[in-house]
Amino acid sequence: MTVVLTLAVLALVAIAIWQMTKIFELSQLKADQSRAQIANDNDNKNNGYLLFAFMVFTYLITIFSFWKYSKFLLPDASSAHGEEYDYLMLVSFVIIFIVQFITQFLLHYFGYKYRGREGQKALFYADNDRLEFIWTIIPVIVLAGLILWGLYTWTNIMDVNDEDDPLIVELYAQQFNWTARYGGADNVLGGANVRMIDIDRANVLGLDESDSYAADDVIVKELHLPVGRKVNFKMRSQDVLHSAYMPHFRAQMNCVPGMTTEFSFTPITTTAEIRQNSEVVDKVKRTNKIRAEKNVKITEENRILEAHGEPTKELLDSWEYDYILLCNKICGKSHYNMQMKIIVETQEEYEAWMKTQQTFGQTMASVQ
Ligand SMILES: [Cu+2]
Repeated sequence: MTVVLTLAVLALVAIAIWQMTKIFELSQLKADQSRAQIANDNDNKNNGYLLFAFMVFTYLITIFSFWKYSKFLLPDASSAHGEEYDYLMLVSFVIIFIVQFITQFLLHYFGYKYRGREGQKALFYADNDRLEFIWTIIPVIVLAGLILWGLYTWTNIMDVNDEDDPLIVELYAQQFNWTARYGGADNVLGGANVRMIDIDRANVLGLDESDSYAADDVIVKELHLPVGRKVNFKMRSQDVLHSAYMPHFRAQMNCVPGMTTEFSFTPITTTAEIRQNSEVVDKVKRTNKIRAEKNVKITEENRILEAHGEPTKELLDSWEYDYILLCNKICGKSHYNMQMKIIVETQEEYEAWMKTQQTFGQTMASVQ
């Protein structure tokens, strides 16, 4: 790939130098000598056709990209607000696509229609109030509509409140991992501050041990959420700016050192259900096919390595689809791998899992 890019750069530089010398030569020629270098009607016509060809190329590559790469998009939203969010995005895309299609056509068509012709002078056309009114008012109405709808959707999504008894979960970001904390039986998070972090005593989130709300808090490395229950997330960061990104739930919020940020959503599809989604099934099949092909190669390599008495490589596991929390701010060298698995399950499964977890109080008692 680097070789191809280098060659492309070299070729472009060569063309640029060639064109520059041509311009220089032209500027040196006398008027009658340079006549042969000026574009004639035929040249202009050919350039007009090339314009059309370029337009067809842009249309085709757009259609091709939709057809070929749509499978890489996320599956249906797994949160209650996600459907509205996706619909807003879809409508915006459709409008942009239609406008792009029409304006590109007009641009290329008029480029061709008014190509240079021998003896023809361009028309000087100062202004036309009606035309200007039309091309101002239509974008104003469409954009105002989209923006108002967007603002309304945004306000709805960002309205973090305590109605409907939400589950309170803290997402704690640090270079380069996530930790989640539940409020415990009382569903209230105990006070915490980075200054109270005590690694020796396993108080990794800096919980206030004197706060009675902290004792029953549950700290975990895998986020479990009961389906259908609203979750209010409280985000904290220990070191730099991170961003809690949960793409399947159409959720993202910055984690800022020194303050608590919030986001709220209701998961509506369990992990078991999303694995049945036909797009997800296809994606898993494709990925595991690639892994199986790689494993064939690794096995062959291992045979040679074994024969030489060298350590062998590990085979790739088959992949299962999971929801995921990612960091979406470039926060350092291992940013790319800053993630946590999210499991959405039934209320019963969630409760059974929660029972197996230790509370903060229990962990503190065990280290004392
Ligand atoms: Cu990060």
